[in-house]
Amino acid sequence: MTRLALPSLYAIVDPLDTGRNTEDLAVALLAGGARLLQLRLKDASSRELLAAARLLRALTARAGALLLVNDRPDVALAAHTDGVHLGQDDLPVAAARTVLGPGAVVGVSTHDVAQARAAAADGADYVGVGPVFATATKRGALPPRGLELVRAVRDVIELPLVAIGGITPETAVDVRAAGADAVAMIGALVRARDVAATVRDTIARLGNA
Ligand code: 3NM
Repeated sequence: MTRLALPSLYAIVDPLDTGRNTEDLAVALLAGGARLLQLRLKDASSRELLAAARLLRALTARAGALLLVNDRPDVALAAHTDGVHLGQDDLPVAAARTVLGPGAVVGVSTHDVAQARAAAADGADYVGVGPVFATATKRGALPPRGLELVRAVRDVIELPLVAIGGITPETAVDVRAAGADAVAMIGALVRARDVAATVRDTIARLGNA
């Protein structure tokens, strides 16, 4: 299997409590240069999520960007996205592949070395690891594990690693230096005054890392 090539910025489209519109956020993220979006709408109905996924599919296709859906292989399939991102309580990788077919990208959230090893053994295309820093974004997030977690998982996992949790444009370079292939961000992007400029800044920093 070929190793998935991930852009250095993994931008998560989740308006949180900003009142911002999902489509507007996606447009701004893409305008800033993001080439991988994950759609994450924890409180949306299935129909709302599907409608948003279809909108973002059109936008990402035009931009040549990947689109993944958080938690929901069925929605990922129905909206013709590139794949899905699974949490520890979501469908296992094999079941997601049964839904999506062999060509889909399947990533898994992990929070320690054992979970990361298990995700790799299950056939994930990439492994998410976090929380690196403290985050108020995720309900019930575990205590932050620092760059040490990234280094520990990097030591045992060859798959692409996506680090998450409290990452900002300022800390992104350190996270990559610790071994992450990509940095995932929600709050630092969707709460930014100028979303596109923040994406541009982050990518510029990572490009120079
Ligand atoms: N997953 P922010 S931390 C969605 O540790 C998510 O698996 C995490 O948001 C994990 O960039 C997290 O605003 C929240 O901190 C990331």
